[in-house]
Amino acid sequence: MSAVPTLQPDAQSAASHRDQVEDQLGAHNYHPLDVVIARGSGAWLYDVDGRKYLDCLSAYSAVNQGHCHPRILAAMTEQAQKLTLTSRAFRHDQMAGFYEDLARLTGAHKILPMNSGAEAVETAIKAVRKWGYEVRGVPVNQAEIIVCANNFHGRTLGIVGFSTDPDAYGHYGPFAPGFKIVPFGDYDAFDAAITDRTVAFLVEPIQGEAGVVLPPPGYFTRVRQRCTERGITLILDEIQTGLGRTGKLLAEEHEGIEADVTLIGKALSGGFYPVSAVLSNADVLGVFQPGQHGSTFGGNPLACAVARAALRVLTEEGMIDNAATLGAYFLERLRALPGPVREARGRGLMLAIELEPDAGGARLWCERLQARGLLAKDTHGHTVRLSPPLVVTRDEVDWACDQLAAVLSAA
Ligand code: IF1
Repeated sequence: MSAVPTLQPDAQSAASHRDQVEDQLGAHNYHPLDVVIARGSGAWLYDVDGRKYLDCLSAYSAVNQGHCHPRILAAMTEQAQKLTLTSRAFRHDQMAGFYEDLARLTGAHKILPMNSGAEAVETAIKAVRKWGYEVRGVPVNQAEIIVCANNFHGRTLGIVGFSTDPDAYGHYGPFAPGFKIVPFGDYDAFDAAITDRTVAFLVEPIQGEAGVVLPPPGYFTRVRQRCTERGITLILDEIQTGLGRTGKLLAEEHEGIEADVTLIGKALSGGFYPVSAVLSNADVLGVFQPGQHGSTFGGNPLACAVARAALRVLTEEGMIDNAATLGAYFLERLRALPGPVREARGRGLMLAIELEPDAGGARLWCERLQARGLLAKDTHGHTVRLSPPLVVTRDEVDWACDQLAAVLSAA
């Protein structure tokens, strides 16, 4: 690799130097809003010039507990001074407590800790295929997994192979076979896609990246029943919907069902550290034998200590109920907004407004909101996600709605 280009010391401000370095040295796989954050606390972010912003993205629901939560920081600091990583070649003293806390909270019978959400998804795909061959008796290498159009489950090659978003899969092929794509929310299409080789249905309870798309009432009840009837594992990807975001610990609770495999991540660490986990009944994760799956950092002592604090904070500080109460209030106010709002939708504090197609695109509106101190993210062209940390207050929700109304009424 040739020597890294040395950037001429820039006579201009640190800002333009920063811009130049990021532009020249950074891969351009993102198009962030032009705001440079330096500090976060609770639901608020502060840029390098001290301007404050209400965070209505929460790092895509990884910061449900609010930025830099002191109790999670304390747990991380304490553990980091003792032991951060052993690899799984040895045991460590944080593992059992992590398993117990998570099992007590979720009812999981088996837990496999990983790091990123995508790794949890990949782990689940490996587990259900292996389960299909070794427990269900599906012919080896013929397992099928049903997924939904407009899904988002991560960005690894295996996962984008069953994406329907050209930006996610374009020019990355060839891809792994064995996935069938059906429309989200269409029970008949799901049922019709089932064969004797179907081992799982992998689906988000609410499609986040697709623009906060909720399922039709009763959809998951029927899916759950059909999966049970046909011996298909229901994998719910709760990496974004889970851990309080929708006003319940897990979004499946709104549907009154239980997944066979549940995937969590993001807020499992409160935004301090990549921690994810695959939760299942004993059958599915029981297929792994020593040496058949793993990761260097998966389930490390620091991750376990941070996750235990993140879960404690989430459940002890009323954040889940706050998401339910303030989410309903926020949605009610969103539905009364003026201007080019086609629909306001969501559950708990996983909300979004879809703008009229001729409103100029959601990015433009996010830039206008940024100018008024509210940071939000557009998705799929015309939708603005609104997902503040679960510590947001009613006054902050009112303030956010005032900014939205001011921007939208000037349309
Ligand atoms: C980016 C999107 C959201 C997820 C669900 C698995 C994963 C994610 C339901 C993978 C991750 C992140 C990825 C992040 C932006 C964000 C995102 F816009 F990409 F699609 F939230 F909607 N399942 N979503 O939402 O977890 O491997 O990232 O830890 O790629 O920029 P991860």
